[in-house]
Amino acid sequence: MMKLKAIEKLMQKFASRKEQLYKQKEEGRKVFGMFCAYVPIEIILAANAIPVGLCGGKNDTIPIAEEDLPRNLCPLIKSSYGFKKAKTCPYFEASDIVIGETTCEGKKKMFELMERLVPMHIMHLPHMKDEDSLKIWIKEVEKLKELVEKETGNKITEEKLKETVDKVNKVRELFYKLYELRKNKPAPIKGLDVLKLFQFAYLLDIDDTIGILEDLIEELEERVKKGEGYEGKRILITGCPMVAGNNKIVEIIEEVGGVVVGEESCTGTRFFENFVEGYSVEDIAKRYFKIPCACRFKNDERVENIKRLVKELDVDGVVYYTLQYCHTFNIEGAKVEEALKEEGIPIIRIETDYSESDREQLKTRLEAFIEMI
Ligand code: BJ8
Repeated sequence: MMKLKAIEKLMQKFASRKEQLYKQKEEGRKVFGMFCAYVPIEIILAANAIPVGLCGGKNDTIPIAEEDLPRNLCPLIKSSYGFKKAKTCPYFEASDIVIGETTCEGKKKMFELMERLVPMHIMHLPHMKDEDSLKIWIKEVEKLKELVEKETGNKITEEKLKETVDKVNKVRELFYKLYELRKNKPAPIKGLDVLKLFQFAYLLDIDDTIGILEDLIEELEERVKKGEGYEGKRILITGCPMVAGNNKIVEIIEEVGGVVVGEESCTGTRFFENFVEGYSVEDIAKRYFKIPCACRFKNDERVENIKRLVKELDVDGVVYYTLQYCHTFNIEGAKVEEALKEEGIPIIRIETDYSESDREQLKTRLEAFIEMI
């Protein structure tokens, strides 16, 4: 199958992104680093600043992180901290300020060490989902707006906010379209290409992301018309995010006869589901508050979403993916497994880190799962 032109464009844009970002910085634009899908990027963009995702997906920076952090900690947290300590991530080094949030224990406590290395602002994400918690969150988003205005010296006007809400909603709309197209058989796009799209969407200039997605949709519509695509057992991945540098599981699944057709993840549906419905700070806060992350208490919407995605995407089996020592997603896995088994949906639970040492073992397990379903 020919490579998709839009994915080639994605790789080119990514290759030149660092240069572009530093140029934008020279022009006076501030860069806000982020650690989570909960950061409302509309607010940052409305002050003409640039949001970039900082979560680390590579093993290389873990040893330096382990000088300060415990070994038995999630690799995403260690990798991210290591990147800052080693000063090897251009996005980190470009960030004028880093936004963290009170999600899981590991990240939250790591931020206490990280704030010695870089200016940080921590958003209080309430773990409950009730009305009182929503009020706290709306206040947090208001505080973020004040901070962004102060850091950039730019007033966030209603007009600016309207413009950025529409723009970010446009990205969401395009990802919804992509998911619509993935319902087709054969699947018009490989999971590995989609994963890269999500990973780089956290890093690229938003206008470039929109352009790439528009081109991609057109190309995929063509493929669907012609009946072209990838055959194989249709897999939904659910669990921890797979941030840039961490492609192991998708690579293996697609090597052993599967095709990933959906990702219930922050490099997946949690990135784009739900539009911002209105143009106020409160409307923005409400959309982000709905993200069903396992860090929240009683996260039943996630289980429902997974069941819905299995049906919509005509999935043959679910790969539940947990990073080592990620307790929230690991524990929630029990609920997901129970719910899927009740409906007769095959599921396999995988726990791994960023090393390559378990690749063969994972390959054997995933191959057996894919053969069985
Ligand atoms: S909204 S998933 S981006 S917190 S994998 S660091 S939870 S121990 S990344 Fe996440 Fe925001 Fe939630 Fe999404 Fe902790 Fe688990 Fe590590 Fe995690």
